[in-house]
Amino acid sequence: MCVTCGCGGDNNHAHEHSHSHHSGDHHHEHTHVINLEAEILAENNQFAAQNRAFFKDKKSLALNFVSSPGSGKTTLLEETIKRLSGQHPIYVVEGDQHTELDANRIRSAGAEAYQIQTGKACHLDGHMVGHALEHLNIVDDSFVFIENVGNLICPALFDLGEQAKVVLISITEGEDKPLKYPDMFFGADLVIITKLDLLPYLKFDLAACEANIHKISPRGKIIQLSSTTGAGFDEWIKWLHAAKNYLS
Ligand SMILES: Nc1nc2c(ncn2[C@@H]2O[C@H](COP(=O)(O)OP(=O)(O)OP(=O)(O)O)[C@@H](O)[C@H]2O)c(=O)[nH]1
Ligand SMILES: [Mg+2]
Repeated sequence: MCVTCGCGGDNNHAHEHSHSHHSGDHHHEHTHVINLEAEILAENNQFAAQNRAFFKDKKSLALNFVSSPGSGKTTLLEETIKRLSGQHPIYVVEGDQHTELDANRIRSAGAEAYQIQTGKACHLDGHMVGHALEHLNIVDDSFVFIENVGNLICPALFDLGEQAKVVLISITEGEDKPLKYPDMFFGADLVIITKLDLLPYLKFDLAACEANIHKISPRGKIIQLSSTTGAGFDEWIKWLHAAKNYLS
């Protein structure tokens, strides 16, 4: 888990605490770390609840996009912004360890974006997203897309206050990923299988991938698409409008 591996910026004290207090007593160290982990997640849930109340107040739909690095999150958002422009305002919160690259891509595609640089942390949390929202002048009836740090493990733990979680898996990653990273796929409201245009070049078993997703997430809906060809986008845009109607 993220907190115990010590990769979370502010959360690094989890390790220091556990070692300084009870050095030599492994059981105590363990208990201490687990307590800290629970505290950190409880604190996160409070920030997430504030964000959720903010989205509700703004009658807006917030989605948390998660995947491995490079599965096509930013490309999907660029193509989505082009298709939704003129309908609802769109705001994007970008999360990466370093750089403003993805926020700049979003701005070029035509939406307002705020980039969070997480530094040593490998996920967004509710507190970071709350601050990002202060920098965006979000009006009523908007879409708020939050692109998480590319990582299939740690972001699964942190509620950001979104109404739905969208997990991307590109077909170059292999059909076994839902089984290997079940926490992420278990929490998915929608799984998007991306880069479908590459299917002829790969030994990728689409049916097996869908079966693996359903094993972990029986209620999760699946959409297949390609941001390169535009295949599957009608279904995706339809899902977005339905989610906006039901969830915001
Ligand atoms: N062939 C093909 N390539 C794609 C598609 N979508 C994205 N790509 C390519 O995949 C690479 C990564 O895409 P990004 O959109 O940057 O991926 P990401 O998930 O935002 O990456 P991180 O933010 O770094 O985690 C880029 O070279 C894209 O052009 C697609 O549908 N088909
Ligand atoms: Mg990206």
